[in-house]
Amino acid sequence: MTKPRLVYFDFAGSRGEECRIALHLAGVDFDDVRVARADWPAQKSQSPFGSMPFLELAGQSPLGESNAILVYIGRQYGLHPKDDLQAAYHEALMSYCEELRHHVSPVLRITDEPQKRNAREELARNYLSVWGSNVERQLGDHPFVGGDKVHVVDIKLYLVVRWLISGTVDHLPTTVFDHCPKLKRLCQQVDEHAGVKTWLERSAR
Ligand SMILES: N[C@@H](CCC(=O)N[C@@H](CS)C(=O)NCC(=O)O)C(=O)O
Repeated sequence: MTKPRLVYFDFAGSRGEECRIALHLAGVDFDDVRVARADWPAQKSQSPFGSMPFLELAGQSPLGESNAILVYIGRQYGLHPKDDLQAAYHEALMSYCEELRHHVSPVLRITDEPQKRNAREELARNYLSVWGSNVERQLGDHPFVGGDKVHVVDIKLYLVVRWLISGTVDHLPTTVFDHCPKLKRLCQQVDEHAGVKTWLERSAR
């Protein structure tokens, strides 16, 4: 193995896609390894923490946990602040994105229709509304978290927000973050970023 290998489901979203976008923006020539859902149970025990994504680098143990992968790529390729305190602010937002995913996932697994509707509407009204407001307070007047330049934290925020306002999650209104204009602008800027665009065009192939 010479090229780095990023291993994730064959799905253009969530934790794997944010790592793929980061590698693409970094200009890394990597193997985009896509595991079929049916093949995952047999491979799970070979991953560092029983989950994906993970990043394989020649001669090294595989690296798990999306935030660790993003911070590693960010540090190596100038997509994460060099200043320790600024880096910690970015990492706090990245952890908060993971908190959101852990909060939202159990709600999305509810199958009983009335319960599902209630839980998702309640999620939008309370947790997601507060989550958005908390992130909004951390953002300044620049296009991205760290100013005019995109960092891995922006990619992570973009993937989370894009998913939740996509209209593909039943009973979650696409307006759920409309009270967060800075967050929405940031996501728009990431969406329009030339490097991100080339990746999205490629991954939609
Ligand atoms: N905290 C981990 C969570 C990883 C995670 O839960 N990944 C999901 C896909 S997004 C997964 O591997 N699910 C299959 C499984 O847990 O068996 C991270 O940030 O990478």
